[in-house]
Amino acid sequence: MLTLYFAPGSSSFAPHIALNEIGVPYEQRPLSFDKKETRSPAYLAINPEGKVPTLLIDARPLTEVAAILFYLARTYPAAQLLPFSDPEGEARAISWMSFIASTLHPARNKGIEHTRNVYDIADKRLGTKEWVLGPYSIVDIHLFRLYWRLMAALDLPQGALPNLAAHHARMMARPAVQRTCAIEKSVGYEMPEWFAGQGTRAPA
Ligand SMILES: N[C@@H](CCC(=O)N[C@@H](CS)C(=O)NCC(=O)O)C(=O)O
Repeated sequence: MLTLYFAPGSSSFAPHIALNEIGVPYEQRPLSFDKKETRSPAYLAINPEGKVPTLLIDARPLTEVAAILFYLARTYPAAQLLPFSDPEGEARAISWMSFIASTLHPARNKGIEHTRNVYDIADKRLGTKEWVLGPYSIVDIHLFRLYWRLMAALDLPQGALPNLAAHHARMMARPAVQRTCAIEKSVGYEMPEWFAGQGTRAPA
């Protein structure tokens, strides 16, 4: 049995999308940052960092977005969320997800200029490709979730990061992404007005 601990619009949005792409049954455990539910003794016993996401796999906690995405892609190969038969493709997935987790995710702590620089690198690295690795993969999900958050945080000028913007539009057209937005909106609390209305941007 899979159980996802998530806070609407946060890092957990990525594994939540992957679960809906795969279509596997899972239990939802929404948590509230405002109510400090990620800091409760019960949750800290599951994830001592007090962060989301956590995926319980038959009661065994798995943390970190990249690891959860990798686990889901590997466990449900029919969904074709990783290029398994291609070692170079799989290594490129790890390369991208390491870059996303270690460089894009914490970028805003280092200021606007640094943030623009590293997202510019991501935009150029993506280029005009439809999907990051060629076929759609967990890398697209991970990248989308970070750009989605960035849109909420920065007032990006028109035409900035054009490849990421086009990728974002393709992601928003996917039924699994729309379904995940609807589920996270239905949780209700702590979602910013613009998210509740549009479902296209993430909280900072
Ligand atoms: N490296 C972790 C980062 C997870 C993370 O930063 N989660 C944030 C939400 S976006 C969180 O739970 N923050 C709550 C806190 O730090 O108290 C991952 O990739 O899963």
